[in-house]
Amino acid sequence: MKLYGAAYSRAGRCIWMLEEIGQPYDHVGTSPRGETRTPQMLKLNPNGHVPVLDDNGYVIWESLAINQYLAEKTGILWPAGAQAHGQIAQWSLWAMTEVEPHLVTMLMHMMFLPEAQRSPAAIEQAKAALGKPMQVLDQHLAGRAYLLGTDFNVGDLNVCSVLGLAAMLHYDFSPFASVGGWLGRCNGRPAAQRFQKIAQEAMAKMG
Ligand SMILES: N[C@@H](CCC(=O)N[C@@H](CS)C(=O)NCC(=O)O)C(=O)O
Repeated sequence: MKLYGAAYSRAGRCIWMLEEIGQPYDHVGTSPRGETRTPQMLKLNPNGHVPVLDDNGYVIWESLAINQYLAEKTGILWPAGAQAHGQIAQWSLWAMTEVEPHLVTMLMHMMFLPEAQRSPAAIEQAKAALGKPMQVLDQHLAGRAYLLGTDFNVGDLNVCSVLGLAAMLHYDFSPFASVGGWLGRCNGRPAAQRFQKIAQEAMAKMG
């Protein structure tokens, strides 16, 4: 099992999952800044992105799909039943389509765009837009420990890892108390803590 992608990139989501599984894996810290479009990497993922997982010749990309594959393959964080699987896909796709685009806008205008192109208005707009899906999540989590009820599963891991970007951008979760409590439970898991340490070390090496 080999995972490509620097731990501070979206590959971190899969490192968290691999740490939950607890079996040995190879990690290649392919940098998203210029190493994802080599002929060898494009052969693995023609999109030129990381993460990519190579499971003994079976290659899969898209961070949250990789996690779902790993959960189904190992049975870890993978509850039984079509309805549970439907809910896991629902929340994972929701995180990717309803949440992540606003976070990417914030990231671009707060950190990545050249100073002259950054727009405080775009940041405020994205923050306001993010409040809507956060309200949906907050209402859903009221009275529930995790997305599907009492147990943490790969759906929680996927959604929480997408929201990791919000924490990095110091997004204020205080109006969403149920989300805040759930984030604490998910991020407090030993595997999540190990992943965060790996990501911090990778970030420090990057400088
Ligand atoms: N939806 C994809 C997005 C992958 C993605 O955009 N990865 C970035 C790193 S976070 C990347 O590889 N960027 C390098 C590039 O596009 O050249 C996923 O979640 O796996």
